[in-house]
Amino acid sequence: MRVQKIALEEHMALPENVEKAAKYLRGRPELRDRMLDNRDQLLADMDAAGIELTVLSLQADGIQEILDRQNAIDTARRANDFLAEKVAKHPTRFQAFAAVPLQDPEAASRELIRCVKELGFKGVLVNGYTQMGTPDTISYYDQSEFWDFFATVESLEVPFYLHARDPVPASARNLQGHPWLWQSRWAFGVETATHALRMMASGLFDKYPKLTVILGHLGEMLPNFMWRIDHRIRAWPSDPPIPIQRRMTDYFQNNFYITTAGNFSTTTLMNAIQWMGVDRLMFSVDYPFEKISQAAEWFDGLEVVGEADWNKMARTNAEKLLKLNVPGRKTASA
Ligand code: GRE
Ligand code: ZN
Repeated sequence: MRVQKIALEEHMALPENVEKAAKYLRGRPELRDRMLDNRDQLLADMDAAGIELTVLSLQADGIQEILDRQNAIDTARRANDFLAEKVAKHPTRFQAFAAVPLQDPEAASRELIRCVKELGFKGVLVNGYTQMGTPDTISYYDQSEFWDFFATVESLEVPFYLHARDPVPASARNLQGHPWLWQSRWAFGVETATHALRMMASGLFDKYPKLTVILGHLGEMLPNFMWRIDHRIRAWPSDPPIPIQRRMTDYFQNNFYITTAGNFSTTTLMNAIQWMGVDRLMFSVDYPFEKISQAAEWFDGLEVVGEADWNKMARTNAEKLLKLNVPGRKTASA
């Protein structure tokens, strides 16, 4: 029998951050309401699609685009309290990933500890690099100032979801003049894949071998390229060499999980399963940017995986990774 699904890359906005997220909503005003607070519609869509539980997170670019350190700290706290309220109303249907102010890594650690230990959050979701001071002053999470934060993530045994965002315009001349290349059509994937590679190549996962990172969109193209990356690193070492103990692929296969958010391609899914193993794939939608019904119709119609593997991707992999203990576990008749 097939189990009910869990979805992990599903976004909400605080009223105060929906205006900034408007850059992603041009021509799609209905998404604004869905991102704000239409939980009844979301619950109805989840019911119709066989999704029992949705893990909510703050919409991109969220805390990461707040240039002022104290404002980032305060907004993250408000966002997490807001998410906690949504969870408290329907704890069997909603859980949450924390937003964290990495403009101040120590404050981010404290906020994550509060979210996990006091609010019961299941992990942390970050929308790409952090900006601080000026829009072009950005930090990537391979940088050493974040490693104590990752020690906290590892010790709490929660996953770190590296969500997509656009590159800073100043460093993206190759996209200029071609608006279609930006955002989820292409730039998100390249930006996020590069960020994940930076983390893999930094030694972070040698220091924190139990740290787990989730990528959406069926792995941001990385399953297609890991072989060549390792092949060319060996054939053509860089100067200085990469300070890691294992192959890049080893970190990808042992420290990363991948969701189907926003990428409903059966061929790409099969490729990701071949790279990662079915235990590291998890269903997701990418609400409100994707239709829940479309994601579920695709996933429910998959004929290339057997029922045991389907159930892992639909639910049990996420249950284990997030240590979910949802009472009254239901099954679907599909
Ligand atoms: C996403 O969360 O994947 C997303 C955005 C903004 C625009 C499109 C999109 O955050 O898919
Ligand atoms: Zn998303």
